[in-house]
This record gives sequence, structure tokens and C-alpha cells, in this order.
Amino acid sequence: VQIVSSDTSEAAELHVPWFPRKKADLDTFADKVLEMGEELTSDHPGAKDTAYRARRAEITRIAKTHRHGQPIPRIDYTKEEVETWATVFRNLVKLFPTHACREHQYVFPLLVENCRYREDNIPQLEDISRFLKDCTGFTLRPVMGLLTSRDFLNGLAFRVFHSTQYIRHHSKPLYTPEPDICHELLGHANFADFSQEIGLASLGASDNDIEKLATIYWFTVEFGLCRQDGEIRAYGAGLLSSFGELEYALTDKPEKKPFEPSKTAVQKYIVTEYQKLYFVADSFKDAQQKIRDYAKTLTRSFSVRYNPYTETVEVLDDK
Ligand code: NLE
Ligand code: FE2
Repeated sequence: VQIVSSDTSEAAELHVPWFPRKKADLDTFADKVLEMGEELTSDHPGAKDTAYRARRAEITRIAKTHRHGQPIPRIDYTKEEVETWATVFRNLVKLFPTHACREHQYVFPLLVENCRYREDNIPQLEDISRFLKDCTGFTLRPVMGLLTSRDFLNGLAFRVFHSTQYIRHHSKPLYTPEPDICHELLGHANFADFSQEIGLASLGASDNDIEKLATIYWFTVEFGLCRQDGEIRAYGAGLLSSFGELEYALTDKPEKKPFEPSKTAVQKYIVTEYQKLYFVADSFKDAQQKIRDYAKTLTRSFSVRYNPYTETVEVLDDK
């Protein structure tokens, strides 16, 4: 029997892509990764290193089997892994005072104090997740590699940040094309409220809007620059975790344009090398406000509200 609805709003609803309604629904993303989770692409610095690949597979198994509500298993990082972390840590800490925005500089010591951020220790996702939960309501969830933009952004709606647990290849500490534990922990130190707003806007959004939101996310949360006391500083995590690109971004080699969401949202970009173009916001606060306002301009046939008590998303048909 084919049931055809005569109600147009109901018919439109049928085309809304599936989206999670409660935190546990994010379990369905656990074994869905785009690439580089288990299989490394040929240009990845670790692609030909079988020991590295085996270690990655061992670590990503945790993400594959992790379920909502469980503690994130701790990893006993090897000496070589800790050395890679140390190189990244040491070089970034040197650059932060002159290159990172003040919001990042404010958060960093808190993590050092509360989450055992040290040159000779790779912090554990479980400790950071608990700390963040207490002070921001964000939690971390281990992930095998890159999720689709839709899945990743949908997670943010629940204040869940998907985080890799393995580390970049030791041969190239200054830059890696993909997220790794250095990127997640050193770059994404400050989980701004507006990332949940991007997340809420992404629930059930059209593919077209998802692409725009993901592009905004890329040029702000990942690669954003902002003005501060007459200078340009970095607030994007992709910069704050790569001491190679962080240094490069503030030189006059790359192009810089003012951040304007409607234009930024349709800008093409590359993911495997230093960016050729960055968007500069008037301030970190200004970037936040503009992103908030932009998220509101995307239209869906319904609206959503997050209920923090039940950690569920309520769907309202009031639009
Ligand atoms: N290129 C960054 C780094 O080396 O830390 C990672 C970027 C992930 C989007
Ligand atoms: Fe990131």
C-alpha cells in the first residue's frame, strides 16, 4: 500500500534527512568514517609505515565500539608517540603568545592545570571530556577518523565533539592534513557555544545548507583569524595545532579577506596543504555573532530546540 499524504507540509517533511534526536543516537556514527580512519590515503605521511597503520587500527577500534554513556578508554601512548606530542606541544607553546588569540591563551593554562597537559604527557580524552562537561557542558566522543560534515555537525547540536585519539606520523609533526589528538586537544581547546548553534542548524538541513555550514566551520572554527589590538591573531583550531601553518598564516604569503558569512560560505578550499586564503574577523566575539546570525538565516520547514535536561532535541513545527 502506498500512502500519499495530501498535506504538503507533511510531504515536505518526508524529505527531511534523518537526524539524531537524542545523544545516544550518535552511536550510529561510530563506524561511519569517510577516509583515513583505517585506510590511509597514499599521500599521507604514515601510509607506507605498517607499524603506524597497525597502531592506528588498534586505537580506532576503541572509537568503533564506544557507546554513549561509557567512559572513553585510556590509551597507553608509546614513547615515540609522546615524543611526537612533545615536539608539537613545545613548538606551539612558543608561538601562542604572539600568534594565538587571547581566548585561546586564557583557556590553555586551565587545561594544563586540570587535564594534565604537559610536554611529556598526552592528555586522555576521558579527563578532558569530564572537565569540559563541568565547565561548558561539552563532552568528547572518540571517532575513527573524518565523519561526514552532516554527522560531525549534528554531533555539535548535542554539545558532543567527535575527537580522534591517535597521533600524527612522527615524520611530519609540524603539519598533518587530518585531525589527530594534537589537533583536537591543542587546537580545539575552546569549545564556543556557537558551535552548538551551527550544530542545531545542521539537523535535518538540506545538503546544500550542510555544505555552507561546513564551509563556515572550516574558515572559522578551523582556520579563522581575528583582529586583536591592531594585530592579526589565530583562533582556528587547524592553525593552533600546526606550528608550521600557524607561523605561515600570519605572514603576508597567504591572501586574507574580511570574514563575511554569506561570502565565506561559498568559498572553495583545499584540505591537504596550507590554506591559500584566510578570513579575518574584526574580533573573536564578532566572528561568533556573525556565525550565530548566519545560522539563523538558513531555512527549514521546522525548527529545533535543545533540551539540556534530557539531552534531546525537540522538533517544533512552527515555521
Ligand atoms: N593541519 C592541522 C595540524 O597539523 O594540526 C590539522 C587540521 C585538521 C583539520
Ligand atoms: Fe578540527
